Amino acid sequence: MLYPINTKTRTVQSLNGIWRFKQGNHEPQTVLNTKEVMVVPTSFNDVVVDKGKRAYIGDSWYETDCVLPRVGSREEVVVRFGSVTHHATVYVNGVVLGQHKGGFTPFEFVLPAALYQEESIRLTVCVNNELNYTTLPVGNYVKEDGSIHKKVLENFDFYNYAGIHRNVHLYTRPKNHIQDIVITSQLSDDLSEARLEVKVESTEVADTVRIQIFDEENQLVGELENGQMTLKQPRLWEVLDAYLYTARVELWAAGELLDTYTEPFGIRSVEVKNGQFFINHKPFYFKGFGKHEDTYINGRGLNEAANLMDLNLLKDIGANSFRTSHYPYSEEMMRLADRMGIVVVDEVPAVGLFQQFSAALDLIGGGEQQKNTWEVMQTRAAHEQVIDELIKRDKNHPSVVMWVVANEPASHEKGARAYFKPLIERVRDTDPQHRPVTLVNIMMATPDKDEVMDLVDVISLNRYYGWYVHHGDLKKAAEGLSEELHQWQTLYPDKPILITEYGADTLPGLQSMWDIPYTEGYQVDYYEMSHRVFDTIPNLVGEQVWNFADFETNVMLIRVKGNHKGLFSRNREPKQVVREFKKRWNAIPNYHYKSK
Ligand code: BDP
Repeated sequence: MLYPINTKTRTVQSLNGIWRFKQGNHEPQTVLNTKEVMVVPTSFNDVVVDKGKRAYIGDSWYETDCVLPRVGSREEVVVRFGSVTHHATVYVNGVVLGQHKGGFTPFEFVLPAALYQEESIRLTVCVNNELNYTTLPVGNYVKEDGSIHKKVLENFDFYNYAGIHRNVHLYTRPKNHIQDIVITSQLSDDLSEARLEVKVESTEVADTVRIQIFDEENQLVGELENGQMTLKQPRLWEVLDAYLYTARVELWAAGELLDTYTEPFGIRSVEVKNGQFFINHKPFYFKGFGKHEDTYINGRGLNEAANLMDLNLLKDIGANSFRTSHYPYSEEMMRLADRMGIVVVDEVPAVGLFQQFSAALDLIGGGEQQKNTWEVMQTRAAHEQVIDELIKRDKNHPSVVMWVVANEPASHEKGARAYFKPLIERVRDTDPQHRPVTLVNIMMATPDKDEVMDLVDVISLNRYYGWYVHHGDLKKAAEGLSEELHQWQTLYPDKPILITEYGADTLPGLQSMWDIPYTEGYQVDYYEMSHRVFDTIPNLVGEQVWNFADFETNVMLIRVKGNHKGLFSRNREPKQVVREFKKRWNAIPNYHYKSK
């Protein structure tokens, strides 16, 4: 899906700002009768202040009046949402315009032409934050006291923030327009040539589709013929040394420019072979983080200053990558990663596919009986949809080097293989760049029990030896970690292993004479132990810490006002361990760390 930009044929206007707001019942045919307001974009939870409203589950209504731009007879007006979490129904003047399921991908609707003469329209959005066994992420949905009080028990470990989370735009475009642009490139063995292919989808067939490539100085480097061209001596998109070309696409008919759009892209290759992960034909080592979109006040709402600060901190500590745990991040973040040369492992919001997950974390609260995850989950349709939408949105980003099909599903339970095989194939079939696919494996799905890892290209592991296993005993933790990693290495000698999570909750300022969990000293020792083991595994191609920063969770016995596994606190102040990471990661090159 194309990102909204201004071009000679398109005009974008922002609808961000202060909207009318109300939680509960409302008839959208009438004006939203409320004194309350809400910021767009943001999560509503932390700004409402009132405890009941913060935790509210159900419908939240947002409304604004917007003035329509002047539209020519051959143009149309589109309303576009970067994301609404988790379900949106959009109304114009009280009439349903469309719906979207899923809280982390963009969607848009064309406004009916009958409205274009009107001075302004009333735009209403009903935002619903219920999660259940048909949605992604997965939540346990309960109604308490009849229908009065709804509740979602997250099947995951982050706060269920909700609202209009990303930008809202109104834009005009020609009725006959460019719908999508798909860019792929094939690098020669010696990297001296790139074969470019650009496919343009449009609403109607135009006489001419003109595709020109420009460099970063805006100099024309070539024009495609039949959607193809060879670029000699291309400047590659390199890790931490990004280079972005732009493809300018023009649709022409009868000597007239119908539509034009410019799409940035990078030239780089990605490949998995011999147990290594290659970028631009060199074996790459991932240094970085699992993250969250999570900041004070904004919650999960778009916070571009925080995004930039996070990536600056990421570079400063010597890292080169992050995973969009546990959902697609904003389009703005993806564009920033492209520009800064930061490698992204891109994840769909498939988290919580584990029947007893919250019960496992909440020792006395988890009421439900153990069942078989793959018998009770009804997430297939949602899963297919998020795969399609994510790849459609992110396919051209050079920063994206791999797709994650799920985080910590019950891949050791019967039925996992039948569930995942078609989804993994779907990712492969859908991605025009054929990037590697992975699934992030949970601790319980050990090599002897797991049913799915042979289906993916990279063995991604979340491991907590020294935290959830052998808590406080780093000697035993080292033995356990080493033993398990060697098992994976032996089982899949041709697949790279990526540690996608490892970490220890740490409260800044807490110190001890001894090696005691939650202290800053323990976090330092925990990572020192983990790295010592990682360095002995030949196929281990990277380490992504859990987490970049502390983040908000729901109230749980094992959470002290959120999850504190961050290397940085929630307000981005470094913990003691950051100094150690700087030393290690600055000494590890992006390429050729593990010699084979
Ligand atoms: C894993 C999850 C992650 C949690 C983390 C933890 O993937 O979302 O926050 O462990 O427990 O289970 O800290």
